[in-house]
Amino acid sequence: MPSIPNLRINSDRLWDSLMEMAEIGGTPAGGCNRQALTPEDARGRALFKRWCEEAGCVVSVDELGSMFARRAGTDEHLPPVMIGSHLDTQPTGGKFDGVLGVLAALEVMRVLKESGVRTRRPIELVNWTNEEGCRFAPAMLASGVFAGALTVEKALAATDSAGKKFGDELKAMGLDCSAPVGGRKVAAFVELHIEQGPILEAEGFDIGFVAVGQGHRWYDVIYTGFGSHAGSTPMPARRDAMAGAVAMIARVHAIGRAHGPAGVATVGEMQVAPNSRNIIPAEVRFTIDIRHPDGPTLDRMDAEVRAAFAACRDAARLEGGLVDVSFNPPVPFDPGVLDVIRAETQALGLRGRDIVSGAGHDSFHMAKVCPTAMIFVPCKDGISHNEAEDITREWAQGGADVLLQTALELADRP
Ligand code: HGY
Ligand code: MN
Ligand code: MN
Repeated sequence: MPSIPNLRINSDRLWDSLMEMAEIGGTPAGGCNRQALTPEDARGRALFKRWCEEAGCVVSVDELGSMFARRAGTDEHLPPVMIGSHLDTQPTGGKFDGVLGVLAALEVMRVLKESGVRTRRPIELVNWTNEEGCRFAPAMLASGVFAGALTVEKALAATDSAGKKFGDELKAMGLDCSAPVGGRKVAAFVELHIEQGPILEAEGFDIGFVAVGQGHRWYDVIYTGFGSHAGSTPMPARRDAMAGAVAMIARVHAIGRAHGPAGVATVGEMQVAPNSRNIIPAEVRFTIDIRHPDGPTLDRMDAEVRAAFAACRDAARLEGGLVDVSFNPPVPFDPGVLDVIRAETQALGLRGRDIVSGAGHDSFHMAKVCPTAMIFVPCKDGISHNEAEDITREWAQGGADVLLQTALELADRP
């Protein structure tokens, strides 16, 4: 069936679904805390499943809990076009990171059902498990296994800060995780997402054509010293794990600044043991997140992190380790899919520009297995991973209409 240029999403219904989903794990400050495999995630999934079935989709769940809502095509033998994102959030996340991409894709399914449109290819709407990586590292875990970048075993063995295992938490949700993870052909993957940066809003654009996803590396640092009395231990005699940590954290920030403006470096999590104000810290653990859109530059940043880790450890006379948690090289997205997104944006009378994604997304893995690209919409003041994250109805509508038309075009290709 030819693409239907006048078909549009129902903006009010999309917004109402976004607000209803935001109630689940909603925080007093107006954000969302719906972390992967928590009771809140389970409630969000149940609501999402009901909505998908009401939209005429058949829902399956794979071994890692990723949910696939399928709308049959006229030729069921063809690999599906996949659209979607993630419903899990950061602990102080917003209402739209990931969620907009999932619920806009749901809106696509609703419109196709209402209009009776049958595409040649099946269309599958996906909710990827554990995109954020805040509870279970690494991020983009389930899409990474789907794309063959990680094993199911490694994913199931991931533990959170309380030592709870991914596999156990998933089992406790009582989902029918019977579908295998990946191992099947996908015609294309398109993900709608908020920009999580200030450019589109500042420059007055409605849509971002995400041509590149920047690379990133995650590490865990463990520095081990010797706990002793804060009052009676002379400074020269100390093996203070915090002394090494603060020196290393300063070096991490310096590395980010030195490779700016594109380069970034963050220490977001830290644990101190025994964490008593009058005991010299015996052990300090913290995370490092470095990113850059250029592969060789990211490699240089990596080498600088490793050198700094050893120098700060030795200067404070510590033991310890730098553990590699994940590495995602920069991702060039598919020019053909990007061209469809650009054409549909123009046909809708919307303003778009090419843009680099600073944040990581499930699309980064899907690009390994099928033609993949992303559609960005602005978010207010570029704020994200913060409860103040916000967008306008118009931005949501524009992104969802581009997603609808792009999915129609791709799903009608032989
Ligand atoms: O870390 C990221 O960029 C994503 O939010 N998981
Ligand atoms: Mn996201
Ligand atoms: Mn995020």
